[in-house]
Amino acid sequence: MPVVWSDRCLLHEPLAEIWVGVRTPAAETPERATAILAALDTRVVEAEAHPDDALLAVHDAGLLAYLETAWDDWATAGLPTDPGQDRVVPYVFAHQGLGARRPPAAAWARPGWFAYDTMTLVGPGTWEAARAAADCALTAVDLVAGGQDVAYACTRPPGHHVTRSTHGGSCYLNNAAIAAAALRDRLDAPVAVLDVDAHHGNGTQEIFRGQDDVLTGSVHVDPGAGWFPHFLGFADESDAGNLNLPLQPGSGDESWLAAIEQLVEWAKPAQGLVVALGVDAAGGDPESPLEATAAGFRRAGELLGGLGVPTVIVQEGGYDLAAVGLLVRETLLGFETGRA
Ligand code: SP5
Ligand code: ZN
Repeated sequence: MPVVWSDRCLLHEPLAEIWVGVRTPAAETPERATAILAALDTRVVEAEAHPDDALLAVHDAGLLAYLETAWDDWATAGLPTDPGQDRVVPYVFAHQGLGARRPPAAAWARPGWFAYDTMTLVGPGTWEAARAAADCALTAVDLVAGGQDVAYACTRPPGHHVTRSTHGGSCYLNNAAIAAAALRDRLDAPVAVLDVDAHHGNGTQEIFRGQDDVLTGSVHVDPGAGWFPHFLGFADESDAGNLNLPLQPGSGDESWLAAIEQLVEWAKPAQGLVVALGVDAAGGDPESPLEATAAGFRRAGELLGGLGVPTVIVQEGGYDLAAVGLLVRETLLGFETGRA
């Protein structure tokens, strides 16, 4: 299947994540994408630029405008030298209980209106990379709307934690949601987003909440067991258009694949599919306690391919550099088997 990619996806260099106030090395590095591409031997299609309309279908204009200038505003305010912070990071948040009514003007306060965690830093290349990742997803939609059965977008940075108006979880633009809205419009039919990343796809859930033209399903580690995104991803958030299947830490192939089978069965009304393909559910991933295997990912691909509808596969998380390439490759090979 075609692999859609842009070298601009490498321009985002977060360097760090601020976790419990401590600066720790970034898990979401450019090397992730390089490792995935190195493991795939199918034809690479260069991402084409798409207009902002496709982004505005799922995101507020305010979030896009913020992300586009956040780094420049931060640098212009002198923050990289005084106090010496080389990445955009919030220190105060527009918490729900605050009753805030408007975004602040100051470069050092604005991030707390648009970002909901301290893990998702913005640097000089972040906007260009995030925009390129969205173009990868949209180019994959073009291929599939043009008759290609399936296309894989090697999107980086990832996207499924981004809501309509806020970003976090190492994500800036919701590539899968952007693809789903575009695919729905191009097919003029209901579509589904099935999210197998180890973390709940909270952004995608929020964006399409209450809509029956984009179904959202996610299998992920139970947020109640202490895992990001903590506040969302519980089973009782499910409704007619949304299905959450949380798993206990330590879950392996058996329960993970049973959940994916259930998601696929549930998504049967959809005539198009977006797979939010994080590979961090694998045992050995430093960011998740799930224990899926490479064989499990191959079987997951088969199950998703078995839905039998035009499909865009969008890359999400996966942080074990030694494994991510193989895991993506296994999933894509499994998908092709599931189709046959
Ligand atoms: C796309 C995706 O997989 N995003 C998930 C981001 C989850 N990050 C939360 C990390 C929480 C604490 N991790 C401790 C490691 C500190 N470097
Ligand atoms: Zn994840």
